[in-house]
Amino acid sequence: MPFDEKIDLIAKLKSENPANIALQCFDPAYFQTLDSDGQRRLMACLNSGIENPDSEMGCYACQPGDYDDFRPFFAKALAARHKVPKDARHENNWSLEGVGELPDGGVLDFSAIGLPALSMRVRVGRNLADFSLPGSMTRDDRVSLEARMMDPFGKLIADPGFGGAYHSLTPGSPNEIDAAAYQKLVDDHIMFKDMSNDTYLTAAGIASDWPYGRGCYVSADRGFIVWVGEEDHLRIICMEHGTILNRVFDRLKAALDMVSGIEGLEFAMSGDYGVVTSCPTNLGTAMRASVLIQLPNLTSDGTDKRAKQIAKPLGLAVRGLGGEHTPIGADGTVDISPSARFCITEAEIIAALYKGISLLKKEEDRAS
Ligand code: DAR
Repeated sequence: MPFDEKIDLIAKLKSENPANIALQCFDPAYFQTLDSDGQRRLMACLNSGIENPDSEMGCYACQPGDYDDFRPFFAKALAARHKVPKDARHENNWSLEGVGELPDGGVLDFSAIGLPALSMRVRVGRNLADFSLPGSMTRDDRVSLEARMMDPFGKLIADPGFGGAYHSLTPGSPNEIDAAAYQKLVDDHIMFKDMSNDTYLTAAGIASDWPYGRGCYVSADRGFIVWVGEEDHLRIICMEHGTILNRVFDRLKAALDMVSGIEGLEFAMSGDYGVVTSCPTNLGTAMRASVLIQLPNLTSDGTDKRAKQIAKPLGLAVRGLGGEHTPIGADGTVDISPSARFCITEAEIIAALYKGISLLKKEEDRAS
């Protein structure tokens, strides 16, 4: 479709879909100031939101430099999504030093607020600086990126603190697993689902060439996982069933430092926007910290409606057991995580999760 027709289509969809941030922030006058390559790149970022007008964000970056190169558009979109000023700058910080209202010693212990052991999970997204982002990768790019990760994974496998193995979906890969083994990893919440069923990721180009260049590293204790080729080049995940939230946070940071220190592995970063991610909703920290918690009283009607009403003012998102757009547990178990990713530090996110769960538990107890 020629760009002038796309611009007309965006105008039409904009009037019909006020919640689609990308459509609302697109400015034809700015678009016309771009050269042909710039117009092609920026329109590629909006493709998902045009093909899926019901999108909330409605765009994905396709090149590491997109946020900086198309600042007039992305600054508006980021401000709308993250409720920050258009000139907001992000700072990354994993230190709990100086984070307010923490328990003594900064130990985020759920048992201290009357909770049992919970499934705790912290993940960050990372993209390698010398590749296009997933929305614009070729099949060869995806296979090359996966190959680039074999050395870091080899170091993790050789490390007694990690061990484990890498499982590839790439046909012909020396680490290729069969469909049954893949499905078992998905059922165990270790590996990500087939992305080609996601209309948003498909329209964004992120799900292209499935399953080439996709796989996951899993540590021997299954508490440390690295997805390759999902929505970002890498999703680096720490999980543990326990009560001390610091443990998963600290293990993730230690592993990230180890991987970051590997020669030739540079992550895409922006001076103003922090960690560069495909989706603007993840920009900055690219961190989602979550726990699975039973809220039988707040979900007594079998839905997460009441839980979302309580959680949202607390800055918390409620998801189902399988993550975004999945059902809650039959026993009322839900996935709770702070909504903020951008213009908040990693330490503040983990503290917000602990404080948010504490407040949510009080509301659950009150609802009994
Ligand atoms: N459907 C997309 C999702 C945005 C946030 N979720 C991510 N990145 N997994 C939208 O624009 O609404």
